[in-house]
Amino acid sequence: FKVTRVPTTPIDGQKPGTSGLRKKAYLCKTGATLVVSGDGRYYSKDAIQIIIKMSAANGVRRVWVGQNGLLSTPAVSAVIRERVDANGFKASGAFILTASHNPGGPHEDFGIKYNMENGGPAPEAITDKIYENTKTIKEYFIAEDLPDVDISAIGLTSFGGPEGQFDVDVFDSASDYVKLMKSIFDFQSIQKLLASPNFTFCFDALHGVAGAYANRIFVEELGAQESSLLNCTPKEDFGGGHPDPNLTYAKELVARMGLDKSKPQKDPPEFGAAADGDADRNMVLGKRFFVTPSDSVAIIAANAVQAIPYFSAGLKGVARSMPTSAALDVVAKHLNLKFFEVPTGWKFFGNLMDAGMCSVCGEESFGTGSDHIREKDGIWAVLAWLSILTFKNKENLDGKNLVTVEDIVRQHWATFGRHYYTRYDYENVDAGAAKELMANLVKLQSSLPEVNKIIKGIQSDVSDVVQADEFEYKDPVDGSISKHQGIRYLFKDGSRLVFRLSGTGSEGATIRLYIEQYENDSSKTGRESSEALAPLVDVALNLSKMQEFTGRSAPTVIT
Ligand code: VG1
Ligand code: CO
Repeated sequence: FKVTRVPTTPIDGQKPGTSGLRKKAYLCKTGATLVVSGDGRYYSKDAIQIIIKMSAANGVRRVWVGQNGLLSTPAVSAVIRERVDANGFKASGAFILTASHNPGGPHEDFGIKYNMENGGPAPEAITDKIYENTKTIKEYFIAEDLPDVDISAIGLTSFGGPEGQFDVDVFDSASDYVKLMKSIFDFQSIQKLLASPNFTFCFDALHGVAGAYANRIFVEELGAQESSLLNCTPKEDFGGGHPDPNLTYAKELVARMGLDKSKPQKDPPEFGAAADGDADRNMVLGKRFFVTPSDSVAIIAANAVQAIPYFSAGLKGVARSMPTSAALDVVAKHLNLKFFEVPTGWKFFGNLMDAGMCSVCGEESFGTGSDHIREKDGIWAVLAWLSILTFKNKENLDGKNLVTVEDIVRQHWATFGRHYYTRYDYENVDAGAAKELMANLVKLQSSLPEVNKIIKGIQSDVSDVVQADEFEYKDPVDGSISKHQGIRYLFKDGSRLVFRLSGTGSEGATIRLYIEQYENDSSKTGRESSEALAPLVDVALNLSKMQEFTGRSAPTVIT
C-alpha cells in the first residue's frame, strides 16, 4: 500500500471526558494504534477499517481486531495485559470503540477511548496532549488503497508497505477473557450452584457486547440454561434500547425479577444481572430485590477472601470513587484494609492497582472490578456474586432454603449498618444553567452557619453540615492533583450530599446529585430507601435551587 498525506484542519470540542470522547456518530474522526475493537455499535465497522488504514500509514506493525470488531472494554484490558499471539507479539495499547451505556445508532452516540500498556484508560496527561493536538492538526496519514479487511473471519492478513510488513489479526473475542475468568473464580463450584434445583439465574446483555461472552461463560462453561440469557445478541443500535444496566433502562430484566409492580411475576429467578453496552458496568438483582452498586462493592470486598480463589491470600486494599457510598469504608475499617477515595472515573484506580495498593474497587454508577485488569468489569462482578452465593450455600446446594441475594445484603446491613443511597440525574440541561447552579453551591460553602440556617428552614430535623468543599484528590502514587471533582456537603451524622457535572455526555450538561444517609441501628436498616432519604432529598433540591436553575421539576433518571 501507499501512504497518502491528507491535509486537514482542527475540529472543535475533541476533549476526552470521564472516560474517553463521546460524540454523535456522524461527527467522529479517529487516530491509530494496536488493538482495535469495541461494543459493536453503529459506525464501529467503518471506524475499524479507517483505523487499520491509518495504522498502516503510521508505521504500526500489527493490528489486532476481535472477531466482528467485538471486544468488551474489560476484555480489551485483559487482551492488552495477557495476550501474546503466535508470533510473540504483545499489544501496547488499544482503541476501544464505544460510548459505553449511551444509546447507539446513526443519530445516537459513538465514542472512542485509548487504553495504555497497563490495560487502563489513558491518564489525563495523555488525553490533554491528544486534545492539544486536535487543536493544531494540519494533516494525517492514511493508506487509502489498503483493501478493507474481512473482520468477520478469524485469521491473519498481511500487507506490504513502505516500511515493511503490516498485519491485521482477527481473533476470537472471548477466549482470552474466558481464560482469565477461569483463573480467578472456581468455575466448578459455581457450576454446582447453577445446577442446584433451587437456584435460578438470568442475565441481560441489553444487546451490548456482553452477549459475546455470556453464552460462552454462563451457558457453555457454567451450564446455565440458554433461556436464562436475555438480549444477548449484540446489535448496532442495542435494539433501540438504552444499554444502561439500572432499574430504569433494564426494563425486561427488572420485570422478570419481579421488581416492576405493574407486571407481577409468579416466581422470579433467584439471581439476575445486566451489563452495559461495553460490558464494564453491571447491575445485580435478587428475587424482587435490588442491590445498590455501593453495597455490591462493599459486599464483594467483605467476602472476597473466602469466596474467590484469586483473593485467597488477602486484599491489598480497597477503593471507591468519591460519590460512591461509604459502605466500603465501613468494611475496610472492619477488616483493617488500606482504603482510598478517588475522583469519579476508573483511570484513578489504575495507579493504585499498578502500585499494588488496591485489589477491589467500585463506583456507585454500576461499576465494580478488581486488579485482574484495569477497567471495571460487568461479567467479573456477576461471577463474584455467584461465587459469594456458592460460598454461602456450600453446605446446602441441594437443600431447599438457599441463602439468597437478599439474605446476604440484609445480613451485611445488620453487621455493618446500611447506607441509604440514591442518585438523581438531570440530563441534557442547559450548560450555562448547570454552571450557575454549581457556582451557587460553591459560593454557599463559604459560610457553614448560613448553610445550616437554610437547611433548618427546609427540614428542621436533619443533622448539621460540618464540612463543605470541592473534592480534591492527590494521587498517592504519582502525586498528581485533580481539583474540582465534585461539590460535597458532609453532615454530622455521616450523611452526604454531592453535586457533580457529568464528563461523559455528548450534548448539553448533566447534573448528578448523590444523596446518602448512614443508619447503624439494625432495627432501622429495613426501610424503603426513598422514604428514608426523603428529608435529605428535599434539602438537596431546595439548597441547590434545582428547579429554579434548570427548570426541571423532576430528574431524568433516579438510580
Ligand atoms: C459516568 C459515571 C462514572 C463512570 C463513567 C464511565 O461518568 O458517573 O462513575 O466512571 O460514567 O463509565 P460521569 O462523568 O458522566 O458522571 V462507562 O461504563 O460510561 O465508561
Ligand atoms: Co461502560
